[in-house]
Amino acid sequence: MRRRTRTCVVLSCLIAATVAVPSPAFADALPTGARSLEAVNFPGRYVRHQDYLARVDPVTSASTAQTRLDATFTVISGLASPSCYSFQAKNGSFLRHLDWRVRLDANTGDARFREDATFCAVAGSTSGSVSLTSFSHPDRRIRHRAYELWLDTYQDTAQFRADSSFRLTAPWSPKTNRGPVIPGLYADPHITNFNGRYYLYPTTDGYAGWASPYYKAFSSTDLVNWTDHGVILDHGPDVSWADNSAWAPAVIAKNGRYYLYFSGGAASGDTGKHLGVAVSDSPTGPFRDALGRPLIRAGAYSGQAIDPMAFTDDTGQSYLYWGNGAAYVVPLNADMVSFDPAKVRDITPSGYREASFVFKRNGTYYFMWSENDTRSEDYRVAYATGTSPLGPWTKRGVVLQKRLELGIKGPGHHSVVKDPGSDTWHVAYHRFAVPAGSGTNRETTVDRMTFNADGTIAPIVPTL
Ligand code: FUB
Repeated sequence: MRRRTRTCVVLSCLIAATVAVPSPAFADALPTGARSLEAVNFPGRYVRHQDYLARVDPVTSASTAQTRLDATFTVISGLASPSCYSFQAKNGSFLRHLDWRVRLDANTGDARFREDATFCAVAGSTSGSVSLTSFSHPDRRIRHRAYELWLDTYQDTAQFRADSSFRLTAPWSPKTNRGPVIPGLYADPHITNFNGRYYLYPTTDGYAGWASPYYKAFSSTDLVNWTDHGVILDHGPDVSWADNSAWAPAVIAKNGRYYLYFSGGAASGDTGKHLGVAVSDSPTGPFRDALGRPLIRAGAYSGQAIDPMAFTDDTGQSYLYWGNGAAYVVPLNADMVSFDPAKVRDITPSGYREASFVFKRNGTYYFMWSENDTRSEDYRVAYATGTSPLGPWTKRGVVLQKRLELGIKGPGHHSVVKDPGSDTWHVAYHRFAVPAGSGTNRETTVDRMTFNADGTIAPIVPTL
């Protein structure tokens, strides 16, 4: 059955201070990023994990580094719903309930885990505090009993309300890394700049089989502090021909509008991925399916119809690139939602897997792509240069790859942006989440990209 619910936008979901047994539809908004959670009725005791079990224990500045780490969580968009939240420990695992005990486990990506690791925020017992209801069991909340955390059925008593209320405080173990630039699991980031503001459009990750159904948009003026604009396209309600596999969006501005190219699969029957295009008057959506059908159907060309990217040359002509296993390019018609199939060109370079990205610098066209499998730590980025958006291309080699001494694995599916008015370039890419990530638990980060005097790209140094 197709989902018809529209996810709630941050701050539009604020609720009144008193709530009996709330449902996720009335979720409160929380700040994302690193936080600690203090019990309101035991000041000085914080949610922490010990031997995979969650408790509230005393934490002070004199506590060991490990205790402070164990009492620090990154609040992220909910693994099962962007209207709610998940809490990721510094070791990469998530708070979840199992047999009503709250504990810590690695994300398997299946629906059961994601639901059990998703909590919706409602007002707590004291001003500014929060209570966390279970996404999968909305009548139950996280509460402490004898300092252990349990998922208990809500009771309308002062004791229960206090035992299930927490204050989000500054993290006991502050973030020291530059990345990930957006908290949570996001992959295939498409970075761009519209009117002096940077935008990131990633795949939502953390789903087994990369099954996520929706896309979010983020924006920033400094590439460090990012605003979450919420869901901009959700296959369930918004795309009649796709339910899942919301992969690798790419957004381009043209004709005063914004075009989002994306891929998706249907829940039943047809297992291939189609490539579609959606349009909006705003870079942060909402986007609507422009055609009501795929722009490129699964099987129309060899390889999967995924990983689209659009590039507009100085002539004003736009081109669509896509591919997995084989790379294609075609000039787009002026409407940006159609092309002449007779003009499709296969431009597959050696080593090509997916994630084409094209840009131009000083008259040279750069065609970049990812090699190997996104589930491999050897996933990496290579590139070629050419004299036109269609090639011919000369392969120049690998420019971004793993850096195991820092625990950086599988860096790839990147995109590139230039600071307006300068020759400063940045590359956004995903890697296995650090630590304990995988090919379906990936995170998005940004590093510098520089050029040698001869125009070749210097090896990109991935940083934490
Ligand atoms: O995120 C889903 C898929 O994984 C993308 O389409 C590929 O590029 C790979 O990153």
